[in-house]
Order: sequence, then C-alpha cells, then structure tokens
Amino acid sequence: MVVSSTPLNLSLNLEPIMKNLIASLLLPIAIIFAAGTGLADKPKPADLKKHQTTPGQKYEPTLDVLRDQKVDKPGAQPGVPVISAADFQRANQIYFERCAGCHGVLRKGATGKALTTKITRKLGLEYLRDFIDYGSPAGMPNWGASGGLSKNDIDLMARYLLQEPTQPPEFGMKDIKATWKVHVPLNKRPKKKMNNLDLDNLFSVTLRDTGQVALIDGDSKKIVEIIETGYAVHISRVSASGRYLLVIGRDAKVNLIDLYMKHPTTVAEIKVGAEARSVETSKMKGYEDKYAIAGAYWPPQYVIMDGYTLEPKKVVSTRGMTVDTQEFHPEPRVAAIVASHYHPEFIVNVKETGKILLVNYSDLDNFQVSSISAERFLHDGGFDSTGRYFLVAANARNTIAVVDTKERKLVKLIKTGIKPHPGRGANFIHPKYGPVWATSHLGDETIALIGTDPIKHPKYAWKVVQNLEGQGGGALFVKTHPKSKNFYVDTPLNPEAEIAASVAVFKIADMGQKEPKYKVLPIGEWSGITEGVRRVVQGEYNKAGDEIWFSVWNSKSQQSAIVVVDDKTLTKKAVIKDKRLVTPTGKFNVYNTRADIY
Ligand code: DHE
Repeated sequence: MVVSSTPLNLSLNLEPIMKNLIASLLLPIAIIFAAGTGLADKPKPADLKKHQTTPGQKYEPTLDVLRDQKVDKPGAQPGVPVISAADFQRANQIYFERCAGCHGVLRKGATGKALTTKITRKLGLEYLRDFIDYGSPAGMPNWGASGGLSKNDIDLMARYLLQEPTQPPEFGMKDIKATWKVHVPLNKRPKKKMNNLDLDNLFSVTLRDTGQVALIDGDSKKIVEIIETGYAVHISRVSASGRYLLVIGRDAKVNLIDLYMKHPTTVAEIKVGAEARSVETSKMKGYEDKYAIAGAYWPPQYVIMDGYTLEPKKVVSTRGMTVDTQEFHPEPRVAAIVASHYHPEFIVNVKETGKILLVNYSDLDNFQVSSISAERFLHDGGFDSTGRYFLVAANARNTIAVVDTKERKLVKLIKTGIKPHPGRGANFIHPKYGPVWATSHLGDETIALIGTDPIKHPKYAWKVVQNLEGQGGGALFVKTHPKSKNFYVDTPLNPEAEIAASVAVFKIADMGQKEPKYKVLPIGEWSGITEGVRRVVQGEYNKAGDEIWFSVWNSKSQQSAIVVVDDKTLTKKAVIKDKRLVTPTGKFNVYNTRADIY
C-alpha cells in the first residue's frame, strides 16, 4: 500500500526552506509529464482529484545556494516572449528552489525529464502555462488552485522555460584554492587533548537553518560549543583517530574542527563547489586522518584534500555516461561517500550516472579510479556489520546496490519498496535470517531487511528476507546498535502530523514472527513542545548503546528539541532544550560515526 495521498498542508507554519522542500517536488512533476512523451493531452482541472504528492516526491534537492546567483538574461530570440532582467532573475530563483533538483541545473534532466528549449518551445507558451496551472492525472498538482504559485508566477515560469537556461560558473582548482583558509596551522595545534570532554560520547548536531553545529556532551547533555559552519550544514563525519570532525554545508563549505583544542574550533576551511552534501575522511590502516574528500552537486565533482589542513590536492569531474543508456550526463551529482576499510579508497556514489567510483588515494600523481556500473540515482547508504559490504540506495529506481569493498566489485542490485532511504542503514542479527541490513522507504510503509552474510547464511544473502510494516511512508532513517535489542524507524515526512512526530520501535527478538508488531514512541509529545509540525528525525545512539537521541525538528522561528530515549525501557530519559538549538536535524556521535557503527 502506498502512503496517504492527502495533499500537503502548505499553510503549516513552516519556514520558507521547508516549503521549498515540499514545493520542490510539485513543479517538476508537472513538467516531467509534459516533457516526457512529447505532447500530452491538454490538462483538465477535473483531473486534479487524482493528483497526489507523496513523501517521496517531497524529498528532492533544493539548490538554494545556486538560487541566489546573479544571472544575465539571455538575449532576445525570434518567437520567444520577452522577459525583463528582474523577472528572469526571479524565475531563475524559483527554478533553482523548486525545479532544478529534478530537472537539473542545465535543464537537461536528472531524476526528472529534460526541459531544454527544443522540448519546451515545441510545447509552447500556452501549453506550459496550462500545465503548470492545471496539472495532469500523471501527478501534476494544480498550482493555480493550490496557491503554490500565483497566476503571475505561473506565467513567468512558462515564459522562463522558453528561454535558454543559465549555466552557473564552474569551480576549478583556482577558485577552490582561493577559498582555502588554515586558521590554526599544524604546528600551533595541541600535541594532546586539551579539554576534559569525553570525545567518544560527544555528539555533533546539525543546526540546519543557522549554519552551525552544536557539540553536545553525551553524558551531561549540555551544549559545550556552537561552531559556525557553511550554509544549511548537511552532515558531520569523524576522522579515523577521532580527533577531527568534518562538516559540510549545502554551500559546499567544509569545516575541519579540531576536537583536541581546549575549545574545539575550526582549524581549516574550504569551499569545494557551489552546492554539496557529502564529506568523508580516509580510514584505511596506515592512512588514518591523512586525506579528506568532499563531493559536490554543482559543479559535478569531488575534491581530495589533505586531511590535516584541507589543502586541495585533486579535483575530479564526474561528468560522463549513464550506466544504462550510456548517454552523456552533464551534471551527475556526488551523493554518499564512504571510506573503504580494505583498500586506500573512497567509495564515491555518482547519482545521475549510477556509477560507484573506487577512488584510490594512495598515489595522487598516478591517480586511479575504478568504476562500478550500479544503478542510476544513487543517494545514501552504509556498510554491513562487518564493514566489508557497502549498500546504497538508487532511490528513484527502488533498488539497493551492494558492493564488496574487499573484492572491489558489484555483488547485486536488489529491488525493494518505493524510494528506499536508509541513511546509513541499520545492522542487526535477525532471529531467523542471521545478519541483516535494513532500509526504510519514503514512498511506502515497508522496511526491507536484506541478508548480509554470504558465508554462514548464503541462502539469505543479498535478498530481501523480510518486509516489516511500519507506521507509513515518509521514513528517512532507521537505527539500532550492536548492544541494543531494538530497531527504530522515523517518519518525519509523513503527511500525518502524529506519524511525523513519532517513531516506531520493533523488538529484534520478535522479528521471527510473521507480522512483527511495533510500539509507537510519541517523541514530539515527550518533547513538551506544542507548536509546529515537530518532525521527529534521525535516531542516533550514544557510545554505550543504551540511549538513542531523536531531533524534534521545527521551523526556525519555533522551538525545537532533542529527546533522549532510554533504550531498555523505551521511556523518555531527557529532553534537551536550549534557545541555541535551532532546527536540529542530523546528530553524529563521534565514536559511532568514526567506527561506522549503525
Ligand atoms: Fe540529506 C545524508 C542529500 C534532504 C538530513 N543527504 C545525505 C546524503 C546525501 C543527502 C547525498 C549522504 C551523505 C553521505 O553519506 O556522504 N538530503 C540530500 C538531498 O539532496 C536532499 C534530498 C535535499 C536537499 O536539498 O538537500 C536532502 N537531508 C535532507 C533533509 O531535508 C534532512 C532530513 C534535514 C537536513 O538537515 O537537511 C536531511 N541527510 C540528512 C542527514 C544525513 C543525510 C541527517 C546523514 C545521515 C547519516 O546517518 O549519515
């Protein structure tokens, strides 16, 4: 069963950024249909009853850093409506906020179809306007009636799509170097840890809308440091030694934070592009902490840096052919990156081409990259419990790709439910099937369990051995811990407020039953916050594995919190509230993150 198709309540008191996340799905869908098969029938308002916006559709990139670029309007062309410079700038902003995530920066298609002028001019102004206004049974919402775009904006977007697209600037080594700053040189850094923090139980918490991370002590639950980072910081990763914390903003700014300083501080920073989401550090024995890597959405490239200073060493473009149709893709974004434990390699997932790159960092002068053809639209993923196999979601293809990082080859492509979104996934020993790795789904209520032990449980390896039924779609992250008996699933993008504000917990011991039951923890309610949507997102364990932290993510102007759950009793253990805790989302326990425990 697909999750509720209740239209999203855009009147919720959300900050614009959240609205963008929701809206980013709507416009592309319209255009996908129009551009997909050429000229479809003119959309009818009556068809709108069939329109749906699923949680999966809400989860598309908003390129809001590129949105703010200053652009020149293209010159006048015969038969193309004239558009003023100010209007073009505004339409460009709307496009990057809402459309580019699916249709690509260059409008040559990404998860959505291409919107080049060859296609749009064939469709014509009136057609495009109607399509954006009235929608279609294929999933196009009624922008006019829904109030998502005003009549003027619909008209503007239709005219914009007839103009040649803008191309944001490239960002090569010279530009990257110009942004590189070492605030504290290596010889000025402490030789040993200068603070009393229990670093292994420290949490780096994304404060999404303030462009900061909060470092929170896992024992006292107090904020020990707030550190300025890039715009709408996305993830934190920890170096193999546990000394350095790396954080990446959506604006592609990487902060290298030294946790040994008396007050952990940014010791180096750099920008690797204009839009980015992923960062990682080398973990192979002998190379611990030595290199860092960051992947960009725009330009489509990754950058290898010195792990202690972030000095950029190598910038590599990901442009190339797709794995299936073997057509050129001009802007394949870099999604998840992990560090191999078997070879001096980063495993770089290239979204639109579907390639998993094994990027060898042992000799940057004789640089070697191996390419595994997996499946298009790779997004997020993590290791199995042994750290040998890497499982990654090709989300728009409802597939999990498995790579053996020791043998350096693709093991299997496994079909799961609709739009898998594992985060890094979760590993546990199933009472019947042995070791499994789990992923939740954005587009349905199932949680797929995949067998990961080809030696002792070969019958179950690399198969979906069980589909659990959770609270609903809109799930983003699953979590457990080797010491825990429980398995948690969040649902922050579910359209039902109660489901978005709670998590489901399964007992691992019950998994052998035909339809294992789950318990609902009302985390939003436990936070004591009564305003806002209270999206409960991304469970993260402490080092001991006896408590799990959830963010209660409200909009910037509303109160948010972190609720700590006692993993044994499944009761509320603590609520962290602080006026500095604005829009907390991802939380990264230093020990679990550096040791790949999830
Ligand atoms: Fe994420 C991981 C991209 C929206 C919270 N997110 C990732 C990764 C990618 C990605 C590629 C994997 C990085 C890695 O492992 O190296 N995320 C994107 C998007 O493109 C998308 C859909 C839209 C956008 O414009 O950014 C998006 N992500 C979100 C959110 O709205 C979330 C819920 C809140 C937020 O802070 O923005 C969110 N993403 C996260 C988190 C992780 C993540 C917490 C890391 C999970 C982990 O356990 O490692």
